[in-house]
Amino acid sequence: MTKEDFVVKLSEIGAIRFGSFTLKSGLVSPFYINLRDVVSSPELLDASAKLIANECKVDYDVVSGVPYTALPIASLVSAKSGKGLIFKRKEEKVYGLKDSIVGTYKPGDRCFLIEDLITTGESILENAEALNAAGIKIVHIAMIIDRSFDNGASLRNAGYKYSSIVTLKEMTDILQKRGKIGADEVNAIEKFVAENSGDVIKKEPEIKNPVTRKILKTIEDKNTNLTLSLDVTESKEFFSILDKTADKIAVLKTHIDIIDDFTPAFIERLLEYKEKYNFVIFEDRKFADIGNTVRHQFRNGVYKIADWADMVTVHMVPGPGILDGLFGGIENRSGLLLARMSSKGNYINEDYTRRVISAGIENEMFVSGFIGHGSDEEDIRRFRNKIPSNFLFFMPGVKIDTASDGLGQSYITPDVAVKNGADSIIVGRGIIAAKDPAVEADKYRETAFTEYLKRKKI
Ligand code: 5BU
Repeated sequence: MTKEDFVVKLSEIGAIRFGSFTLKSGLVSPFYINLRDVVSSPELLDASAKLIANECKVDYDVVSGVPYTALPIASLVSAKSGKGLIFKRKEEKVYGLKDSIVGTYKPGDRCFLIEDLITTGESILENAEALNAAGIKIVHIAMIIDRSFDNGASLRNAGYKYSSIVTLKEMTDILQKRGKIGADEVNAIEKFVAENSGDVIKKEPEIKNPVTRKILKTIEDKNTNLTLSLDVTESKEFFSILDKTADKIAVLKTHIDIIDDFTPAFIERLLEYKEKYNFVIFEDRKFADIGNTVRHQFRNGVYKIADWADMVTVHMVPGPGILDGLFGGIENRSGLLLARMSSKGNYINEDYTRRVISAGIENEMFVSGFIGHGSDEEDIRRFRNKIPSNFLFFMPGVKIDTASDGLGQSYITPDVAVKNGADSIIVGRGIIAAKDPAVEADKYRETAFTEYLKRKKI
C-alpha cells in the first residue's frame, strides 16, 4: 500500500476526523486523530508495519513499540525483520526498574522504537528513557503520524533520531489532493496549529517562589553555586568549618539532629553567620509523614525548623498533602523534593520520579526544586530535561574523588554534575573531611561555578 492510500484508508476508518473536537486541554480542535482502530484492520495493521519498517535505515537488534497501539505494529515488524520484540509495560511494577521491560535483551542492544502518534513527545520519551535505563540504545524512533506542535524538538533535544510515515502537513496535503477535505479545512488546521504551537514550545517561565529567587540571587551575588553539607556532630567543629567556608557557599545544608551538643544558642549563632555571610539555610530533614504530623515536626519540637531553615527536603511518598502540611500558611519557606537519590540500590523508579516532579510543578509556591542524581552524563541530562527552568536541581553525591564511601553513596564529579544540569552541587565529605576545607571549598566552587556560567550563557 502506498503512503497516500494508507492515509486515505485511515480517514475512511475514522482514525483521522475533521470537524470540531474539544480536547482534554479545553482547546477546540478542527481535527482529531486516534489510531487505536488500526489494530482491528488487518490491512492497515500490515501496511503500518511495512511503512514504518522502511523508516529505520540503520541496523538494530531489537524492536519495541509503545503500548498499546504501537505494540501490535511492533510485533509485526519483529516478525518480518526477525528481530526480537521488547516493550516497556504500561503499568509499571513498583519494585525494580529492570522489571519494567518485558522481553529479552542485552545491555548495549540497538533498538528501533515505534509509536503511533506524537503530540508533545512525552510518552515516547518516557519509553525511550526506560529502555535507556535498561542499557538499551535507541537507534531510531518512527511513528505513523507526527503531529508534534514543536516539530519534534523534544525528541531531537533529547538526542534521538526520528521520522514518521507522514507529518500533519503531509497528511492534510494527501487528503486534500484526494478530495477528502477542502481548502477551508486545511486552512482551519493550519491556523489551529500556528496558534497553539506556542503553548507546547517551552517559554521561559517566571520564577514565583521567593526562596528560589533568593537562592538564584545569592548564587549571582556571591559567584558560587556550592551547597555545603556540614555533616559534623559537634557545634565547635561545625562553626570552625563554617568560618573557613561561609564566604564560598550559596547554601548551607544542615542535619540539625546529628549535633550532639545542640541548644537553641546553636540556632542563634547560625543565624548570625547567615546574616554576616548571606547564605540560604537548607535543613535536610527529609520529611515523610502525613500533613498534620510533618506540620508539627517542622514547626515544633526541640529544633523548630520552620523558624530558621529557608528550605527543607521532602519525600513525596505520603502524596502531595505533605506540602500543604509543611508550607501551608507560612511564608518564605520552601521544599526540595526528593525525585532521585544518590544511594546505590535505592527503590525510587522513573515513574515515581516523574510523579514527584509533577507534584512539584503543581505546587510552585511550596517547592523550589528537586534533589536528583544520575548514573552518567546522559542520565543526568535526561533527569534535568524533566525539570522546568523555574525549578532548581540540587545534586548530592558530588566529589572530586568519586570512590564510594563503603556505605552505598555514589559520587559524580562537580563539573559533570553542573555541566549536565545541576544548579547546585551538594558537597559534604569532599570538603569537610579535607585537610583544608577552605582550599577544598574553593576548588569545588570554582569548578561548579565555571560550568554554571557556561550553561547559563547557552
Ligand atoms: P557527602 O559527604 O558529600 O557524601 O554528603 C552528602 C550529603 O547529602 C549528606 O548529608 C546526605 O545526607 C545528603 N544526601 C545524599 O547524599 N544523597 C541523597 O540522595 C540525598 C541527600 Br536526598
